Amino acid sequence: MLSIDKDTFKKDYENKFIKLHGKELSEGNNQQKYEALGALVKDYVANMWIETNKKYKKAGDKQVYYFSMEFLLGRLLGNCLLNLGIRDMCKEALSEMGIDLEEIEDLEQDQGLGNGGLGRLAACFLDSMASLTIAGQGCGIRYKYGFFEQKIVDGQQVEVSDNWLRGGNVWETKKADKAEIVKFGGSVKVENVNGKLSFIHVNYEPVLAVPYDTPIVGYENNIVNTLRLWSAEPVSNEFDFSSFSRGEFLKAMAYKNSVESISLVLYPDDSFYEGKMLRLKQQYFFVCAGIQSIIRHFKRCGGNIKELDEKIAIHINDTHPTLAIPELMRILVDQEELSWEEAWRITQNTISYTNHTILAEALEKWPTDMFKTILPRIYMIVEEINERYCQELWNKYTGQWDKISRMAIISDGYVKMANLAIVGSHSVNGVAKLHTEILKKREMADFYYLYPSKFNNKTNGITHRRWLLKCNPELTNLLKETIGDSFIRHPMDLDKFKNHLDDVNILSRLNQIKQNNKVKLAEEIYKTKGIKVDTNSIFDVQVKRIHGYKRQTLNCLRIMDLYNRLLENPSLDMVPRTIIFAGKAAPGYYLAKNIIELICSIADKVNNDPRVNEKLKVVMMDNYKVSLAERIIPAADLSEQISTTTKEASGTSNMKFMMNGAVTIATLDGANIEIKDEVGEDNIVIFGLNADEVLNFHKYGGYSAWDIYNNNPRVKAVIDDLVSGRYNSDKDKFNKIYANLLSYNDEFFVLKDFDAYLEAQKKIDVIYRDQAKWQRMCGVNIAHSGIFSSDRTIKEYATGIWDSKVLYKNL
Ligand code: 26V
Repeated sequence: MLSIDKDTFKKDYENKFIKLHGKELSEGNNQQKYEALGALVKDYVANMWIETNKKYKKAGDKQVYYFSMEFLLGRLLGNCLLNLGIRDMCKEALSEMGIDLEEIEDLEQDQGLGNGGLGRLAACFLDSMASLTIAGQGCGIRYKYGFFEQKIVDGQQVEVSDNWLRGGNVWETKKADKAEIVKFGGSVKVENVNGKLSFIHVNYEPVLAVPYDTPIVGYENNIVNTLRLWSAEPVSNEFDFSSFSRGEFLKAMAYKNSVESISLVLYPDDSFYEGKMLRLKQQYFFVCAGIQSIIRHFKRCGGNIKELDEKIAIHINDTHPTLAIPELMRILVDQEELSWEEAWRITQNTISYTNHTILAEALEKWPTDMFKTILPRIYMIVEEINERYCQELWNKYTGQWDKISRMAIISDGYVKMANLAIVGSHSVNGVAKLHTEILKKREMADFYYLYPSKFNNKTNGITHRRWLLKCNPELTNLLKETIGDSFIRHPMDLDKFKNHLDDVNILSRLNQIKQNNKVKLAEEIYKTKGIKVDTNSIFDVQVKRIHGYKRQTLNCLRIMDLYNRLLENPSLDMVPRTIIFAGKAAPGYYLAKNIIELICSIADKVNNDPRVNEKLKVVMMDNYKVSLAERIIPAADLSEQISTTTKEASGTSNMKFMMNGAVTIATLDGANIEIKDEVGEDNIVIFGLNADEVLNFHKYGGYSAWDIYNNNPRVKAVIDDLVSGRYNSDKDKFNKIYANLLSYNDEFFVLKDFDAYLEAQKKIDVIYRDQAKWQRMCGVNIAHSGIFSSDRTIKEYATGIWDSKVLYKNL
């Protein structure tokens, strides 16, 4: 914890402002005030950062490196202040200086270097590792442009580039002296030197990988870990300036552009793989730079390369960084001159892998020709790994060609990254119990049979510091008053709140806090969308990436049905609802874009129909991102977690909502199951197909969307409305959704679950009317959310996978 008093802080801040902007604080605008505060906080952190690194060096304990293509940090200032333990003091000091801290915090650009759940999980893990004093660093790419900004224009998504570095980034430090070279293309010369083969990479295109470090501050423990993001630059001395005079300007520029394109932009797809060359380059780029710098640091600290696996753990977040396996082999074999067998043992022991999806369309596989051309030496190594491994398979499964080709790393002209990740690592984990079971029993059954001990589950978590303390200060204060503050360090202590759930005073305060948060969100909705919402209605929220399997469509169809029923019967007995959506569609995912159009059209229709709009409002908020989630989630009454069972590996917003006292309506998918197990059936509303039913439909068929359409008049009515022109003058507008539901036989079982979903929504109304019961349910959800803190998850990774210790127990 940083010990600094208010007066010193005030002086430091004024000085910092003057130094940074060359004028007095009173002359500055809010943006400048933000920049000065960020820079001051970074100064405060600097010494702790240095001391942390010294401690890690001295202790010689295992270092964990979390490799991820995505880190979705959001804003840093508020959480830095919180973790340093000085947020309240700063707020007071600034307020005495006439500055509103929250206004200043709002000016920070979100660091949006991720698509969704996978990237946000990486960010929560960094926070937990630092807070648990685990020596854990992040390694990724410093994209010049993050995840695109979404604007909703005329009911459609418009993508705007996210130039997040435009105004500078106070948090990062460029470490030019720690740059690494990454080599692409060219060819490999094999030479026999004294009876030993040596592999020389020639005619390659060199790229300079320059690291930018961001401090990751632990919660009141003086620990500052590092997130190292790599940026691609041309190698200056390879850049032949005389080429300008020789008229080779274009060639020089082509090189510069080709290099800079590598870290230019984050791919905005999730769960849909396309074999894009640039993405393969991105993957190798950060993995190669990251591993070289780890080995360099390890050796500088006197490490013995043969003990690398005892001192270093490298975790790969999905298959995106799988090239860490052949890259580590390359360094150990080609540079450190270890035997293949020894290098392989070290590599397997060092690397561990998390799978985040079972969607077949997200599985990465690279065409061998592309792979070979871009990474000739790495390809040779993958071939060697594959040959040795297939030999093993052959010995075990002689003659079973189908099985061997299914399990091979290279087959049918592709390099299969999940297969490589499983074979080259010592641990493979899923992210929720059901997900891990599906991996073991179905998707990866062959591998589970071969390596049963590699497979394990690590149910996801969220950092309660951002998703409770920071985003919901009023609730945090209520909890502190009632159960003390031990839950901050030990989130499982949230369960003490159970003892207070019969206290009507506490419940009514809980309700008041929710109400306050709803009022704030309502103001924002009015300001940004011009829609007036009733804060006494149920705030019914579905915020996440827009995707077929997440079934925003199911939510839409029930709104369309509700609209029908309200028109039939204007005095329909229902609790008024404000149904809130937010989320981005991948730019090339036309079904998802069509879903956004449908949401917006429904909103337009319903919100402007005075016959219903007292009871029903629909809102699509623009540009869902971490900082917006921090405002929406504390204001939600109802959390919509309605994915097609088996498709959502875990989900993490489900955890954020429950921690903020929302009730969940859910299918038995991903971590929803574990949430149900924690809170009990009476404190969550479950509906829909179970996993076996879905898997059996997939396996044996027998599902007909047309049957449902023909036999269920309410389903028929809403489907017909999609193409009747009722919601949009263009009758063809929702053709994609219509086709998905009927022509393609409703691959996400929307129609199958329709009735059950309506029943479940009815149940929500009934419970909500019994306010005492509802409020108690909210309380139960909060009290049981501790297990979903990422501190629990990270402890499980540390002990179960990385064998790393919680270093300093000075907590
Ligand atoms: C896959 C791909 C495929 C190639 C194109 C780019 C790209 C980018 C990301 C991904 C990963 C998709 C997997 C993913 O995000 N899974 C989500 O992970 C969350 C954290 O474990 C989990 O809560 C969600 O259920 C799961 O969908």
